[in-house]
Amino acid sequence: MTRITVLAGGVGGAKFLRGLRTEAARRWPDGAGGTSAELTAVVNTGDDAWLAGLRITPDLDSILYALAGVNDEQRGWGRAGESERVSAELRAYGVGWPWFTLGDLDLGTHIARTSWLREGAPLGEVVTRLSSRWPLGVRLLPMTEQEVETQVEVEDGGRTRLMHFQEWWTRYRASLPALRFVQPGVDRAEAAPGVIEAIASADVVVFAPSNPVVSIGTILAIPSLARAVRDTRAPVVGVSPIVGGAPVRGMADACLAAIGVETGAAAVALHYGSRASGGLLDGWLMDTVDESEAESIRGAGIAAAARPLLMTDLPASAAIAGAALDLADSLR
Ligand code: FO1
Repeated sequence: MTRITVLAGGVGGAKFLRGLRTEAARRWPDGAGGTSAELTAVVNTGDDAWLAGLRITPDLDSILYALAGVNDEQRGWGRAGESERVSAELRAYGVGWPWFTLGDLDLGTHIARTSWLREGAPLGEVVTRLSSRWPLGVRLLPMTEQEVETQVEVEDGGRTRLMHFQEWWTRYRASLPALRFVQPGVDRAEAAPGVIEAIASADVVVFAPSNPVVSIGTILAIPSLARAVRDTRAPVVGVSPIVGGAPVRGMADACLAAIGVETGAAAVALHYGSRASGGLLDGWLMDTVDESEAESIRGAGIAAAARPLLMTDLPASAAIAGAALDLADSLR
């Protein structure tokens, strides 16, 4: 059986996984419309927060909702057909963040999750329970069960201060220059149950076209997880989230600037580095508009392939996933 393990953040990860699920069903059909391949997503939890007494896990939920087909495509987060009555009440009481809306349907998920966590279930088990509601076709694993929320150090009025990633991202739309990102405790965090095994026993490991700093970078900040990526026998390929010098979506450029990496397809590949020289990648899939950068990637010991990377619809996402699998196959 083919095993594919994907490191993923929210929206980019969700679109890629939907495409991968479709492509896997075409390549390895199970006879019932699905796939016999085992697809696993290791998902960033650095964006998570406690809010209004509830545990919020944005990237896990974006992927869960997208694979279940109940996501809000326009907004890119939350549930389709959402209402916001409870959020309006919370705002009137001054509870939570006024710039962060928890939809009514979405709140059902947060209440279920928090109630299971309070009963003592670890996050991995909670994700399994939430996932079992829909036939997702992808096993979702949090990167860790420990709370390692991303904080952003910003310069504000001549002083530096730390704020939660969601405040920087959602409230300020990444407009305050970030000096650095920290996830207190991540250096001591353990990968969630199943994660190391999913990477070690994979036939292919893929970095989804997610934010290389605060999604994939946060996942790889867990020491045992990065070690598993370095050590796996599977080819490790990444899909560029940067096309033509700009993020496909989101504000990855503001994140890359904070760590001193240029917003470019090659710059991100070189930032991950080649596994042949202690880095994390064997191959890099980039957009055709960035093909002129392929030579510098190859020069660094990373195989490079180019094709259109905009995930405009499901067939486009499936073709991108297929190209990532082909690139991995060429590296065996
Ligand atoms: N993004 C927003 O821009 N505004 C919001 O009010 C908001 C609420 C929200 C609630 C639950 C959830 O899971 C995600 C939510 N997001 C919201 C998206 C989220 O802030 C970010 O886009 C991701 O964390 C970055 O991947």
